[in-house]
Amino acid sequence: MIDENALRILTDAGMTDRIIAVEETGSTNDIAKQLMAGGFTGTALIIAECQTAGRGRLGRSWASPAGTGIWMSYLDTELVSTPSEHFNPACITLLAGLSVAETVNEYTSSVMTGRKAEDTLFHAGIKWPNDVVVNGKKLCGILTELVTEADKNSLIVGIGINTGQNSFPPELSDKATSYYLETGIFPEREIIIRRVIEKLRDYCISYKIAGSLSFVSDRYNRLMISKDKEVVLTAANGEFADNPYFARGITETGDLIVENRYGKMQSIRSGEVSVRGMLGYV
Ligand code: BT5
Repeated sequence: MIDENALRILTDAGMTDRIIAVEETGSTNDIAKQLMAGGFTGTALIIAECQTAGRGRLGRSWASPAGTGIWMSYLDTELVSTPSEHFNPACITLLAGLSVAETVNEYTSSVMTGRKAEDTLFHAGIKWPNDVVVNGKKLCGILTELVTEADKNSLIVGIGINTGQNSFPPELSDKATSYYLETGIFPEREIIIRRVIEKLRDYCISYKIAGSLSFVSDRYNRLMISKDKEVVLTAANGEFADNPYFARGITETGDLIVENRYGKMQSIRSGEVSVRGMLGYV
């Protein structure tokens, strides 16, 4: 079970008003919604040891077995409480992915100190818009929901990080990985949670002030696994005519810039188009 006391530093530092850790739930995003329905305002971090109905985007499911991951939601009823034309929830997904990728890379550098160089080749990157990927497989997924009630907006950022699985069911084994599978180490989940939330909070506040992602686009692009590589774009009505494209990075509004073989640039909005590398899942 996650040690709640080890997370108290987050409440002490004003990163979250409340922490709720439960053994089992359907989805931590739903606990966040129940809190809101009960009139809660402020920020809350909800963590479950196991989710029985973990969700991905577009009704997909998220495997969340007991004790093998970080299944958490960060609720903020204040960040975007009144509708703002500059505020795009898709940008929060990008900031959450960046927070996770940076955290696990930094954590790995700190725990690998003293080990052999070949053991430190772990590198987490970002598959735009919402996956954190290691060695071509998904380590983490993010589900951001903006909930609008009577002219008030609340943000729920659901984050799933595979930390301790030593295998995956057949339908996931070619595209999912865990921190343990990649490093042979069971990470201290409390440290990862703390650092992800600290980063996410800082990034969200900076985004709100700046009204754009330009303050992090270089960092994000450095971690983007498909940057300057060929990608295949698919929309609901089929593949794009000029496939493959080169991914060139994100815009300050979180869109993906792609370039076709004739040098024409275009930006792609997340949620409308799926982006795949030339080989396999990434
Ligand atoms: C996501 O959706 O990647 C968002 C996942 C968000 C999970 C968190 S956990 C805490 C919070 N509470 C929730 O109920 N959800 C959030 P998407 O991009 O649609 O990817 C879903 C796909 O990832 C599935 O269709 C599977 O192919 C794959 N998948 C499912 N479980 C996985 C896992 N544990 N690891 C890696 N891939 C997985």
